[in-house]
Amino acid sequence: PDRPINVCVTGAAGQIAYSLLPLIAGGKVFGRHQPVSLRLLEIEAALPSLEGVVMELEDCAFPLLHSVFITSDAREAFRSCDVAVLLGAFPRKQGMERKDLLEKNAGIFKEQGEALNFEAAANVRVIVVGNPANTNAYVLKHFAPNVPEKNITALTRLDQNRAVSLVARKLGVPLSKVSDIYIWGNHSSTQYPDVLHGSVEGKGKLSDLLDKSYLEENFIPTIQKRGAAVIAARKMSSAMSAANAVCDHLHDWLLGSDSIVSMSVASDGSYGIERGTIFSFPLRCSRGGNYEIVKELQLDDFSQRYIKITAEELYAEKAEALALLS
Ligand code: NAX
Repeated sequence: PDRPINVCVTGAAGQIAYSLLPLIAGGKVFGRHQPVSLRLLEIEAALPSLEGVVMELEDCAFPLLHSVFITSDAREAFRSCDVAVLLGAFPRKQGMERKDLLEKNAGIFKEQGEALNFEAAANVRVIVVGNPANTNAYVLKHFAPNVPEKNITALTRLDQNRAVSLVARKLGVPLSKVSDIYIWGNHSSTQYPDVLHGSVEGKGKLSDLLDKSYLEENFIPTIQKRGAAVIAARKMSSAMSAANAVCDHLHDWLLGSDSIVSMSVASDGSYGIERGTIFSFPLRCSRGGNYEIVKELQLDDFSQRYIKITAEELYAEKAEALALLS
């Protein structure tokens, strides 16, 4: 492919972007032969800082980086964009209620949904990372009816990567031998990291290797609270690992993967999840940007209990977000 693809990144002066932009411009996300044009969106106040990021991108001398355009106007940013990576969001400030956070972000994602709807390429692929990611993606979808519903996703690959890594460390096995660990539901502390379909090559099923009391008391809460643990240690939220997960998500979605991977996508009613809810499911991705929700998994009572909790949280969030906008 010679034509550069237009990749829009919002929140481009932020910390995830600082780790992600070199992966995109360096060929790790879209492949070593795919040129990219970057369209970077920031709030006005962050444009001077973004200019510094652009200087650094220039100084990396990436052969695949065709051009860089910066703006604080969402409509300009999304013009003809093929892929939109939405990192920008309103951060949670001390003393802020959850409802205020939801409202601020619903406003941002409404505006960006409308801008995408008018400006983006017909088949634009979208990944929402800014929190609350699933509900932001839901709001975006609501205000972007021209964008195919299947093309709007949210990031839960970081949670999956965290879970795979923890299992490998717990069992003392190489990471590459661990497979089929999935994330269900919301990217929040109700998410359900599911190992019960997983296995370790040469050692057997994870359901035989890890008992349910370990899962319930240790493994599941550790993954659910991992983001908070990173903040407590670093005084900043996950950025390197988040950028790496965005890279994995986009790469597997657009170029295909042999493994089953977790992404938050609009439910088609699978596993009883309300249609349209942006919910993390295990997916099969084939080359060319197509995916299917894996349908045939058997869920025991243990899993169903966790999935119900995270689904209910999402139903409440999406209703609240839309109510705040009307
Ligand atoms: P930063 O605060 O470093 O950067 C966010 C940037 O977005 C800022 O530069 C800000 O000026 C910009 N911004 C704010 N409103 C904007 C708007 N309306 N349009 C364009 N830009 C706007 O945060 P960072 O650490 O980069 O994280 C970005 C988002 O990812 C946060 O919402 C964070 O909570 C979320 N995360 C989501 C994860 C996931 O797995 N889904 C994991 C990592 C991360 O915590």
